[in-house]
Amino acid sequence: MKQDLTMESTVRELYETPIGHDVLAKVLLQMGIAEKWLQNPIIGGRKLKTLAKLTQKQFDAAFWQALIDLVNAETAIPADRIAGAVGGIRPTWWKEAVIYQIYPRSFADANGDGIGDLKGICSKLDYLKDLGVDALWLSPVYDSPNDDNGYDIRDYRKIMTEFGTMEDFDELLKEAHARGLRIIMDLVVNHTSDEHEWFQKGLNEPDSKYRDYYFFRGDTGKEPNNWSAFFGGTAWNYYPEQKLWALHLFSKKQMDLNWDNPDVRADVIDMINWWLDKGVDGFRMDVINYISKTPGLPDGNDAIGKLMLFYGIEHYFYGPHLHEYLHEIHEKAFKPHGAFSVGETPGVGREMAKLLTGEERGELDMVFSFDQLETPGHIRFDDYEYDLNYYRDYITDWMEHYGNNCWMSLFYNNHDNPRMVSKVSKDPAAAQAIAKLLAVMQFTLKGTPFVFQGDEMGLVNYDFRSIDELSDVESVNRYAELLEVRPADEAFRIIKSGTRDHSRVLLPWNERAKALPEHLRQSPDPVITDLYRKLIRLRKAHPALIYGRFELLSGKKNVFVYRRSDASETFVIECNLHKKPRKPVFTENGYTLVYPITAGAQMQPYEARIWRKLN
Ligand code: TEU
Ligand code: CA
Repeated sequence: MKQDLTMESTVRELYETPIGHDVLAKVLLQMGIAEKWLQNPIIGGRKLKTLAKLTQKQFDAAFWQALIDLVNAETAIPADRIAGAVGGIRPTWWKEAVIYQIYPRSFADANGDGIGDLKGICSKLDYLKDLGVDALWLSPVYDSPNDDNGYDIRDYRKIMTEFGTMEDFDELLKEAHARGLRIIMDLVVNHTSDEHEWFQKGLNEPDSKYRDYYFFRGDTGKEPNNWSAFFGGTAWNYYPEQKLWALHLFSKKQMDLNWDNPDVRADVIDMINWWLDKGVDGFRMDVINYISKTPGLPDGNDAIGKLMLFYGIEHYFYGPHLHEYLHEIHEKAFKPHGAFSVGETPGVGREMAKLLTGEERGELDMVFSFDQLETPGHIRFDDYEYDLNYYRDYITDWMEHYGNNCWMSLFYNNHDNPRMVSKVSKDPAAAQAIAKLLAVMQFTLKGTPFVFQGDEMGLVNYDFRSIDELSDVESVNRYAELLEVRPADEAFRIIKSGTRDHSRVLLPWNERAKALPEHLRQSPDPVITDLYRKLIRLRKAHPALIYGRFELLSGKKNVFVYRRSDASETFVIECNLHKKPRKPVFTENGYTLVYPITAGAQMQPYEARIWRKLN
């Protein structure tokens, strides 16, 4: 379908396009405005030029042009919008699976040096099998100088020395497979370490083919454009000796690859096939939606930069060749191996996600979309209480509109985020109930649950005392930037709220974790671990919880009641999303209580109940 929006088009016409839908939703989210605003007929009927006039303080003409260009460039429409194009859900192993994310550095330390390792992971395979998970996603284990804990890869075909050897990896793969556990690797190919051979050659050898593997630019006296780096400052490094600039969207040691160069794509695809040939079962693909950049790397729009807090995003979060490059990887690597892919896609909304994961498109199997992680108007570094009413609305919207040809990922945590339990409430007395509630939702909503290590132990955030206790490059850099404008204690408070280190402390079961200062120690909660085991088994035993229909029964304030059903049975899940007790909404005629063991007259703070009946 050709989109030909202009400033004469209406807000509704814009909102009805896949990209327009997602961008408007994102803009409102950033501004802390409910998306419902757009469904108001008066707003919907306004012409874009009228809206532009009303919002001229925030958004200049260039913003509207950038948006219209982005919308008009996408000619595809999600298959579920075409009558009759999508049938029933196609069953696959990864729709039925529970996937467990391991952050190897802090998971299990076999040799006692305080750093998790591959042998450590091996030693926990029985535990993981018993937990009931089906696949392990390993955050990067490749050779790396660890500027960003392995997300800066120096050699894709070598194991990080601290984690062990390739023999250890082969052993892990064999032992995992022997237990029926699949292994999913982390694929970090938007960038490499500056210590990668390709970058070193590109930088130091003017005639080398590797000069075109990255975004090198000659000396023009200033940065080639105004883009920001996610870990602070400009996205450009200057190399005085070579008189060259080079682009990095993340840290100064994570250099962006030039995917428009077919040799880059061929080398990456070779590498993927090398791992798939070894027998790994799939990849989680790091910031994979960033790989295609607008040709010429033009400046980022000012309004978008201010809104998103980073400049240039519109030139790479959904770039001109993204679909083409993903399709190429799929055809040449994933498809021939029957391998699984989940893309990490920050900034991608519901409709863009459909175009990335629709089964007819041959790009990705699933994506991680992140707009669920903070309540509208908040960022990760704000100290606030996350409102689960927002999660209910967000996840319901996706489940109702994602279509049978796409499949969702369900997660609250990963190695880049503080724990969701702590976002919802800082009250330690509430933590266990919140952890239970999150688990019940995660295993009974529609999609593939991704458990992050420690979720199943009921872990919460750490009470870090000083910046010296943090090691994440993002936290360290941001803190230094904040010090220029804030007093030290305030700067630390901000960093402490959002630091990725909350999810990266050595897990409590390690000897060396027991030696940490008391405020960095936590005990695993066996009640939560036991509940994870039970819920994972429940989900497995009842296809209605996997492939069954989802219906919202009540979504009023602090209430989340939904039904999952297939031909043979029906589940109803009722959640109290709030810290106050309340009367249950669901009347359970004909249903039996599956969880918890007994149901009181009141729903307790954050209580969740699962009911079931045979059809
Ligand atoms: O994260 C990408 C990403 O956009 C984040 O969630 C990021 O941590 C956040 O925006 C920072 O403000 C991925 C990895 O998950 C993360 O660990 C890496 O640091 C990053 O890519 C670079 O490889
Ligand atoms: Ca170790």
